[in-house]
Amino acid sequence: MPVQNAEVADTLDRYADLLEIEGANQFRVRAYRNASRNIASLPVSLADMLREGKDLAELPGIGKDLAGKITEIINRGHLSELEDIEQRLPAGLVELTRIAGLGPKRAGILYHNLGISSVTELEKAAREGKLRDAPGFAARLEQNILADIERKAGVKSGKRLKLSVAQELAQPLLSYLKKVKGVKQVEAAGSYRRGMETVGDLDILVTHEGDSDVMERFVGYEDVERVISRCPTRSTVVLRFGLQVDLRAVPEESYGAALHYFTGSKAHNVAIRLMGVKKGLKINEYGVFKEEKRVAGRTEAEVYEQVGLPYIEPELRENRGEIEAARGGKLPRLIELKDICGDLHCHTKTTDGRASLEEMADAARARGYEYMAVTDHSKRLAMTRGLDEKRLAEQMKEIDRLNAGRRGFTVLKAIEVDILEDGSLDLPPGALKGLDLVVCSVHHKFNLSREEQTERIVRAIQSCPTLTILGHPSGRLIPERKAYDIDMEKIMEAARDCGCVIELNAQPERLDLTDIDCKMARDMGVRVAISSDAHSTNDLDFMKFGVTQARRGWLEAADVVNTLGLAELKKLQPKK
Ligand code: DGT
Ligand code: CA
Ligand code: CA
Ligand code: ZN
Repeated sequence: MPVQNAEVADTLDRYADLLEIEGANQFRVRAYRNASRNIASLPVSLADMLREGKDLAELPGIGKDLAGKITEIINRGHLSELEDIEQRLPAGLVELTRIAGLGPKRAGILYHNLGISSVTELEKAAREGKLRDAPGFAARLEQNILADIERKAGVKSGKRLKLSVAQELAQPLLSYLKKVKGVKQVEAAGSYRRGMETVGDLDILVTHEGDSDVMERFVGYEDVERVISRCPTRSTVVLRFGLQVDLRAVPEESYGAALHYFTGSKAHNVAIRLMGVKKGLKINEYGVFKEEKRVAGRTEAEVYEQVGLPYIEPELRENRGEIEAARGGKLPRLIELKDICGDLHCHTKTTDGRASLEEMADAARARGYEYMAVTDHSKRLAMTRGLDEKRLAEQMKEIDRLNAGRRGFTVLKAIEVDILEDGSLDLPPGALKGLDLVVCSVHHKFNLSREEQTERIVRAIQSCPTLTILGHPSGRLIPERKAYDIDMEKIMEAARDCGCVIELNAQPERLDLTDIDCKMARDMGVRVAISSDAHSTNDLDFMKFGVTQARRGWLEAADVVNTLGLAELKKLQPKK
């Protein structure tokens, strides 16, 4: 099925929108938008014209540049420059342009002036009355924006939320509940507690003393949009973004059993319950029972003890071997945030980051780190003003100057170099050789065949002349973009053989590696780097999402290179 004119028009229109958000030249934006409009009303099929060998540049309003872009869209089904720009901008930003009253220009203003890059942030700013101060905004517009967000949140219910968004909503609610008079324990169980990358609904448990009004306070919480049901021991509400929350009040002697039950996963629970049955025990959310007598239930550890197991961390409870490991005394000692000694993927203002080298270094140091690698983009990502050899060399000098004035913290010299279509790197080996490490990443040509894409990545990591980290290895974005098609096992084999490290990118919409891939890396003996891919100082805090994902993937501190101190890290060498 040939690409229709309408698809070409849509692609160009979207490209124009994103260019406008980025603050590109107005003439350029208008040129693409006009072209889109012309193409949509064109009486002939562009795909047919190409097939017949006609020159698209002869159409009115279409120059050589546009003709090239249209040809790419028709021949390849996508526009690589559009993909690049989608990569560069925070994913949430595109969603902003779909809010009534915003559009790309205003979304760009909010992004550049107020740092708003997601609907969550937009909603918060609107509620706090901050939008009206931005250029071209008014109180009226602020109200309209809020109304549209709320309308869309309703439509969205039923979808899973990213863990980061669920945390933003859940954490204030949990602290609010903790402060209610009489409340003793409060915990969010379910997929949230297991640290899954997305969350369907929240399952909160509380214990309280006799006369607490926790249920009334729960349904009266300021973020509640709708109360679905309420009764003395269980209520259900819907918060912003359609997040459904169940609150259950349980007796203290059942708390551990309930926490275990509602943390799940279901598959884990079923396996544990079956172990109980074999020992003549009945296990449910009220406790562990022998005949009719309660023998355990106050804590989770008690529940595990009854079936002869040590405590199993929530992130492992997927029935993916954790029960066998627990039985054999082989549970991993999961990595923790405090094990992390530095960040190996960070951007600065020199390309598409928002903070200076010095600000990033200070922020990394403030997080207790010993080092941070600066990994700005390479020249192929021209819209980020990616580095060529000369500018890379200048940045290295700047790093030398910065390091000279500081003790106890080191900025490592690095770059995030693009993997080109043929698997070669965007800068010559000579330019990379003197660096401490190189993150190499795919940022375009996501549609290659499985063989080609795998081969491309393997070639890149084998040829890189210094310690190499494969950046965001699958390219996925939650929820909008699937991983590109690759043979991950083959890539990990190559990584192991050449001493390449695989990144677990901690951006909440990437979390790239998946939990399953983390476990594969560990089982294959491939080392992992957990990296924030920070584009601002605050983004350094993404690290915690990466650590949670790593825990779901069974990783221990020893599996992760950025738990090493600087001296040990520097000893890592490629095997080539
Ligand atoms: P979600 O909300 O889709 O992200 O995933 P979960 O794991 O939070 O699932 P949810 O909210 O349906 O239920 C919470 C936990 O309750 C689940 O992880 C295990 C437990 N659970 C729910 N239904 C059953 C069941 O039929 N049998 C058993 N054994 N446990 C269940
Ligand atoms: Ca749930
Ligand atoms: Ca639930
Ligand atoms: Zn990247």
